[in-house]
Amino acid sequence: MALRLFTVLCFTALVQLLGLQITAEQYPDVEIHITVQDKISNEHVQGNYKTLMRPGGILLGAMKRLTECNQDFKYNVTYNNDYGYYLEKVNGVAGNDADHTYWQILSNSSGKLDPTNVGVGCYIPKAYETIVFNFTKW
Ligand code: B12
Ligand SMILES: *[C@@H]1O[C@H](CO)[C@@H](O)[C@H](O)[C@H]1NC(C)=O
Ligand SMILES: *[C@@H]1O[C@H](CO)[C@@H](O)[C@H](O)[C@H]1NC(C)=O
Ligand SMILES: *[C@@H]1O[C@H](CO)[C@@H](O)[C@H](O)[C@H]1NC(C)=O
Repeated sequence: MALRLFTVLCFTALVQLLGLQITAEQYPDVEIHITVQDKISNEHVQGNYKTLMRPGGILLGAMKRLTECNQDFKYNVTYNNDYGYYLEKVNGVAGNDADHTYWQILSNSSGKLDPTNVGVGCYIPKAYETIVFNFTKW
């Protein structure tokens, strides 16, 4: 904690010493795409969205921002002590254990669509990446 504060103070001092100005333009928001795909519930909730996030930010942050400017996109997460946030519900459709359904999270960062190896609270998308929430069965 103290070390962290010290580091922050040193960084601030250095920035002032060099007369540097850190502006939002130097660290612009990053655009990503979110696609909602559902071929198995009776609701068939689909959607293609664009959203902005801070560089290096988490997917969940991009999702939160998306809800703030797009009323069509909705989601709910639950917190798991071991793995962070679990994506329970998207656009009104929830996964459930009885039907073995869940929202799979896929990304095209490798050039093809692959499931992410972490959840929405840990995953860090890159600029222009496409994230797919696909309602599916296990
Ligand atoms: C079975 C399983 C699932 C099943 C759970 C079915 C069920 N309800 O029983 C399903 C298929 C739903 C699943 C989904 C996902 N999973 Co999974 N899953 C597992 C697995 C193989 C075993 C979990 C288990 O049953 N343990 C036994 C019980 C007794 O322990 P438990 O801790 O209570 O188990 C619960 C949690 O693990 C939870 N869970 C399962 N996966 C995930 C993922 C996240 C992000 C969260 C928050 C919770 C969670 O569901 C279990 C049952 O309630 C583990 C790997 C492992 N060897 O442990 C991966 C694992 C937990 N899953 C993982 C991931 C990444 C996912 C997905 C994000 C994959 C994706 N890209 O879509 C999704 C979740 C998407 C979402 N909607 O948020 C990672 C989590 C890593 C991390 N730090 O985030 C693990 C560790 C696998 C890995 N990559 O190494 N998963
Ligand atoms: C789902 O999230 C919304 C906000 O996005 C919240 O208003 C609602 O209460 C949540 N529902 C559940 C069941 O957690
Ligand atoms: C992912 O898809 C987007 C279009 O939505 C594309 O611009 C981008 O290049 C793709 N990424 C990779 C690594 O293929
Ligand atoms: C999405 O889920 C559907 C239904 O389970 C499945 O047929 C399809 O292959 C999945 N798409 C991807 C990209 O995994």
